[in-house]
Amino acid sequence: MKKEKILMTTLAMILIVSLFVTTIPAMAIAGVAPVVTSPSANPSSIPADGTTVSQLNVTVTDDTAVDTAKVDLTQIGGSKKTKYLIDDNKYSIVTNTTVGTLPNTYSLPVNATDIEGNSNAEVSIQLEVVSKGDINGDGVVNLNDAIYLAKHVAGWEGYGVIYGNGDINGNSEVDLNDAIYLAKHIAGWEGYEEIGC
Ligand SMILES: [Ca+2]
Ligand SMILES: [Ca+2]
Ligand SMILES: [Ca+2]
Repeated sequence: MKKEKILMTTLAMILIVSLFVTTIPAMAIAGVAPVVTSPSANPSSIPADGTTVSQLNVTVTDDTAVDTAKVDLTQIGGSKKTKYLIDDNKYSIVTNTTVGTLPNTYSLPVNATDIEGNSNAEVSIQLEVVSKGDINGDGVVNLNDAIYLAKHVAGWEGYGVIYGNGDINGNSEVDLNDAIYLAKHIAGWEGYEEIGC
């Protein structure tokens, strides 16, 4: 009698285990989230001027089919936008940054879903935002930036790093003329309205 009980219990356990063994692979297949690779931004750095754009790219594949691929642009003043399929598994969207976005390297989260409702939100696209003329990187453009740039050009200690592009007059060189140009721009001189990024 006791032996019979043990046998029955063993059989029951084998049955349960075998049920799991056949069920688990089916569950695993249904639960495979999209694979997100190759996040990139081209160009990888743009000024916060509201007009310059960068193309954000990502590759999304899935064992069944990709449903949506979205990138969250709220950090740079945008919305949670759906990306467009451009080539096989490549998704892409073009974005600018709103004026006033603080200089920073932003990690823009990507959320990809498949037709079964699985999602992958582990990948983000890196985009560096620089402010036109914000040489010291404090988020505002004022005379301190012109002074900072002058000290940078003169090789002062502690001024080795500049934020954004120091080529204010856009002649492909960073020198004292750029600091002077920036000072004139800030002071509102005529002919100095436009500055490089
Ligand atoms: Ca899937
Ligand atoms: Ca500044
Ligand atoms: Ca220059």
